[in-house]
Amino acid sequence: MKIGITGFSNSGKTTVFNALTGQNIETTAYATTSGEPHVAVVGVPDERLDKLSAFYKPKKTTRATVDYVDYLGLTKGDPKQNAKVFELIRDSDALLHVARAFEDPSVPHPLESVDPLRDAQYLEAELILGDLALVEKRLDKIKELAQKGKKDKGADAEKEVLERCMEALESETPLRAAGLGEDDLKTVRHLGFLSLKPELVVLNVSEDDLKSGRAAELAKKASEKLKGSVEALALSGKIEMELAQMPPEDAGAFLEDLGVKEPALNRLIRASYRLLDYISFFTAGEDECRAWSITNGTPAKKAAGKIHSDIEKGFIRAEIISYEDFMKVNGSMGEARSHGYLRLEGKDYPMKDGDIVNFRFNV
Ligand SMILES: Nc1nc2c(ncn2[C@@H]2O[C@H](COP(=O)(O)OP(=O)(O)O)[C@@H](O)[C@H]2O)c(=O)[nH]1
Ligand SMILES: [Mg+2]
Repeated sequence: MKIGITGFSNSGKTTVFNALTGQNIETTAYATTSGEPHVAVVGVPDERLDKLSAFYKPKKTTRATVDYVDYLGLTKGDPKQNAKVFELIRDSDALLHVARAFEDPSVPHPLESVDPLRDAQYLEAELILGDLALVEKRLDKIKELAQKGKKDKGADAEKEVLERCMEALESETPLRAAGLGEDDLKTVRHLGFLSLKPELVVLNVSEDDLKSGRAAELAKKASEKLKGSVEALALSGKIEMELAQMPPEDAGAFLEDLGVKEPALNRLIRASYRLLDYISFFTAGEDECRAWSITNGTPAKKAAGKIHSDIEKGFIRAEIISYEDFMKVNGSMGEARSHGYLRLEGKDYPMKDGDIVNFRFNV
């Protein structure tokens, strides 16, 4: 699963990517038009894992991760480049959409003025138009097959869902906000609709915006503008990139100065994780404390397979305590047992975020 960083060129995508990775890839005030995508695997900040590690003092601590890809941005009047941008979007499981809100006369904007809400909607409109074309093409195909007497088994059901999609798209509603049910989604999955992809809008604001409160206001407006179908958050890519490159002591002082507890980047990474519909379960001990990513609702036996296929195959039971209960008894398993906090769950148990697990299995 990977998140594609997208948006107009010069919106600050590479700057945000650098902040995420602590790297220092060149950011340019002229539009990047070539080159390979930048790919990074980023650890998810999780205070719970930090606390577990402080308790067990393991040899190794392993975070959950999110994969990001930074590539070219949208331009005006370069269809070849824009096609590449949409290739990345099609290839991504979710989108991190950077919209520029900072003013800086030395950094040109492809639309020649800074207007983050316009930009947020611009990309959305492109996704919607692309999907509309897909729906029309597919409906034509279904009609054609029916006329030739070669109607597919599921054609009527698919047609009905597509017509609902069309109605939504024509009223400029992205498909992720069209109220499609689980079965509807299965029916149209083969079409790979772009406006269905989960999206997080990042408003790249100036330092002044952070202080004045304009940042938070913009984030709220952006989310409303996209019909509440996306989460939006505001940060300064420039500040986050600087923070990521500072030694930890300096970063701490800098954050204190800004009056915040942690870099906005941490919020961004956690929001990305939710965007992919991931939750974490933990394994914890003196060798390793580790967060494992699973999709929300994954049954225990399948979750065991994340660690090793043998554990899934030989699954007997999952011994589980929630992170909260673990903390209530300060990690004492004896006390956890006497409170009934330690549970034995079967293979179909839907794993919960923050479960600390010990899988019992046969080999
Ligand atoms: N003033 C200011 N400049 C920024 C900020 N973020 C990015 N830039 C500048 O904008 C230009 C484009 O940034 P870049 O990350 O390469 O944009 P990309 O084309 O979307 O990847 C560079 O000159 C950056 O230094 C910001 O938050 N404030
Ligand atoms: Mg770039």
